[in-house]
Amino acid sequence: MLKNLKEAVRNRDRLVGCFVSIPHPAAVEACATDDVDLVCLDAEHASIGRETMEHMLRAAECRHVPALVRVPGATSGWIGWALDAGAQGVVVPHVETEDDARQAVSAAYYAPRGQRGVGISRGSSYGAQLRTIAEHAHERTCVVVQIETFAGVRNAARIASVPGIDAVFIGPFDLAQSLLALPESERPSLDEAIASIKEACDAVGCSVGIFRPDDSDRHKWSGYPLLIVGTDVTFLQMGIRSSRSAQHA
Ligand code: 3PY
Ligand code: MG
Repeated sequence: MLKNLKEAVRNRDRLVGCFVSIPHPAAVEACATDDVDLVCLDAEHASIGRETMEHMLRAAECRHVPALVRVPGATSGWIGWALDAGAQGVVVPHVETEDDARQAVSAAYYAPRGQRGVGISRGSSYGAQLRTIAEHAHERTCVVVQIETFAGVRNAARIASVPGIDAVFIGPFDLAQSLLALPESERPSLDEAIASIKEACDAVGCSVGIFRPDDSDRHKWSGYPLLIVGTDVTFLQMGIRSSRSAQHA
């Protein structure tokens, strides 16, 4: 297991993980193999509730694979829940401004860096190590913000410069959708928008990652240290498709 995911993210170590969206610990156990550096539980788009998330985090620990939780938004509720349940960090979607990034940081870190609530939870060993954990949490809590709108692209350097942000993660699906709202004459291509986020992150020394639905173009993303490739459900579908086409060959 990576000793400290946050450190690896900040060092821009090459990390490859996958999303888990089936709300069951077995899905985590199946995905958390030696082939991944991390798993990311998707509480934004999948039906992962709070209690199930905690069991899924236990499963990741049993497999010695660090787990992030993609929360539904930058509100303190979900960010605190995920960290209290034992996640090593959060991925916060739809961050468009410096203020959004600051809100995520504030929810993720204890004072004086933020305003995370202190309480007895799984993440604090049920209170047995509350003081020590609260004191050192900022050394381990990994805060990743997603840029996936055109507003986010424009503010990328400011977002990536917010203290406490460990990496920017690009969401190409949402970004492609957001670009459609621009008049055609002013619309950058998806590749241009992605490249401009990366450039902004590189310029301020912030790590950067991207989601890829599958592995087919991995060479294209070699400059992106944090890759999340695929989701448990898409792997199932790919497996079914390839077994069906083998049967019909
Ligand atoms: C996106 O592509 O919008 C994502 O959030 C990827 O997970
Ligand atoms: Mg998205």
